[in-house]
Amino acid sequence: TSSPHATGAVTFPDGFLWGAATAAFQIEGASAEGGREDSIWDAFCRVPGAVRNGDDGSVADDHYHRYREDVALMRRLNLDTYRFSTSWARVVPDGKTVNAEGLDFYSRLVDELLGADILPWLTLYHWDLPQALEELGGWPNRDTASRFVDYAVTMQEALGDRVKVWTTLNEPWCSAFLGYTAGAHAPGRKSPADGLAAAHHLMLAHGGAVRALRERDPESVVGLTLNFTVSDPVDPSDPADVDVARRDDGMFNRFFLDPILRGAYPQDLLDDVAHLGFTDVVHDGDLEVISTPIDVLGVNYYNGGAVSARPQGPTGEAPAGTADPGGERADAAVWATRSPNPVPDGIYHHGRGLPTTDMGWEVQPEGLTRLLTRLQQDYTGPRGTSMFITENGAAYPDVVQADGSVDDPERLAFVDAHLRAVRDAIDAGADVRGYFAWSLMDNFEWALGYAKRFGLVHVDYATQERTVKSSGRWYADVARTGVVPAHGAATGDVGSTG
Ligand code: GBH
Repeated sequence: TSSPHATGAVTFPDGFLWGAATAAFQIEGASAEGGREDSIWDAFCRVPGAVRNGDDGSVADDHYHRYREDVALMRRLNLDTYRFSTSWARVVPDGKTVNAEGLDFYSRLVDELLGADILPWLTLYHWDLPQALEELGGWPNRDTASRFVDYAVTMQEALGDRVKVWTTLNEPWCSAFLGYTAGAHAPGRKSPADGLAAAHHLMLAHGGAVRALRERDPESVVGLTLNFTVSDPVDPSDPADVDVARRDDGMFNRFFLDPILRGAYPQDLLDDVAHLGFTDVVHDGDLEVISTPIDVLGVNYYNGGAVSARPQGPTGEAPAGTADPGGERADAAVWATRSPNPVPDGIYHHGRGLPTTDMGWEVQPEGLTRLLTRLQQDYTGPRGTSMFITENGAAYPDVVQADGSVDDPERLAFVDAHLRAVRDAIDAGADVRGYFAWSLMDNFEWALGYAKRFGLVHVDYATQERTVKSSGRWYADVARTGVVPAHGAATGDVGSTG
C-alpha cells in the first residue's frame, strides 16, 4: 500500500505533541528502597523460567537515582511531553497505607520535568499491581478496582496541582490476558475465566478513576491506553477465516473499545465466552461507570497479523521466523496454534513474509493508518474523543561502534514509516494530537528481560551509561521542527540539538 507521504518531507500540525514513553517497573530499579514493597512483577521475576536469563527489575535503568540525568536527556531529545507510570507498590506498598517517601519521588520527578518545560503525562497503572493485592485475589477480585480508585485519588491529591494529564491504565488486555490467562506475564495465572474477570475489573477501575480524577480537577485531561492489533483474514473469501479474524479483533480490540466508548460488550463476544461464566462478573451499573466519557484514547500500535482457521503450511507448524522468536509467549511452541485470548482455539497466525523486528513482530505501518481511521469512525469520532499514539517503536539489537556511538537505521526507518502512516490517518480525518516513541531508553522488556532494546537512547547496563542512538538524534530534529524529513535529505543539524 503506498502512502501519499511515502518519501517526501511530512509536516505535522501545529501543536502536535512529541514525546517518549517509559513505565515504572521497566526503568526505576530501587525495588526495595524508599519503602517500596513487591509488585506482582517482582514476585514473577523470582519464578524460575518466568523471565529470560532470570532478569529482574531490582536495578533496571536505575532511573530512581538518575531521574535528573534522564530528564536532561529528554531535553536533548526536544520532547514536549514525557509519558511515565507511577509504581502503585511504591506509593501504597501494602495495598492500603500511603508511603510518603514514594509520593515524594514522583513529586521530585514532576518538578524536574516542569523545570525542563516538559509536560508530565502520568499513567497510573502499567502492569505492576502491589503483590499484597494479588494475595487478596488480584484483578479477578472486584475489590481491587476500588483499591485502584483510592490510589488514583492519592496521586491526584499529591500531584494534581502540577499534573494535568492522566492515563488510568496501560493496555488492560496485557494485564488481563497475558497475566491471568496465558500466564506469560505476572502474576502468571492460566485461567480464561480469571482473565475475563480481570479485564472487567480493570475497566471498572478505569471508569471509577476517571470519575474521581475529574471530580477533583475538572480541567484535567483523562483517558486510557489500549493495545491494538489489525486482524486480517488470510483468505477474505473464506467465511471461516473471516470469522477467525472477527474473534481475534474481538478479543484484542472490541472487548475493551466497546464497553469503554460505546457502553456495552459486543454480543458476539459475550456469546463466545458465555461458557466461562463472564456475565456473573458484570453487575448492574458497571457499564455506566466503564463508559464514563474520556478526553483521550491512547493508542499503542506495534503490529497487525493475518489469521486463519487453518494452520499455515502442510504440517501445521508456523513458518520459520514467525513462531514467536522473541519468546513473548510462555511456551513458544504454542504460538502458532493458540492465542493468549480466553477463547483461543482454532485461531492460527500466518506469517506474511513482511520484515520483522527483534521481537518477531511484522512491520506493518499501513496497519496503523487503517487502525486510526477505523477508531475515528467507529469509536472516538462520535464521542469527540481525541487520540494520541501513546506507544510505537521497535526492538532491534544495538551495535556499539568503536567510538561509542550507536547507529540504528532500522529503528529510525520504523519510526519514520509509522509517522508517515499517522500523517496519512490525519489526512483521512483522524483526530491524532501527538506521538510518543516507545521507548525513551532501553529497559526491562518484561518476560524477555534486558535481551530486547526499544530505546531511542542506548543503556549500557554494566555502567548505566546512556548514549543517544542515531534514531534519537533524528527524532530530536523531528520533535524540534515538527517535520519528518524527506528520505535522502541531508539532516545537517542532527546531533546539534538541545
Ligand atoms: C507494550 O506492550 C508495553 O506497553 C510496553 O511496556 C512494552 O515494553 C512494549 O509494548 C514492547 O513490548 O503475540 O498475540 O500477544 C505491547 C504488547 C505487543 C501485546 C504485541 C500483543 C502481539 C500479540 N503487545 N503483542 S500476541
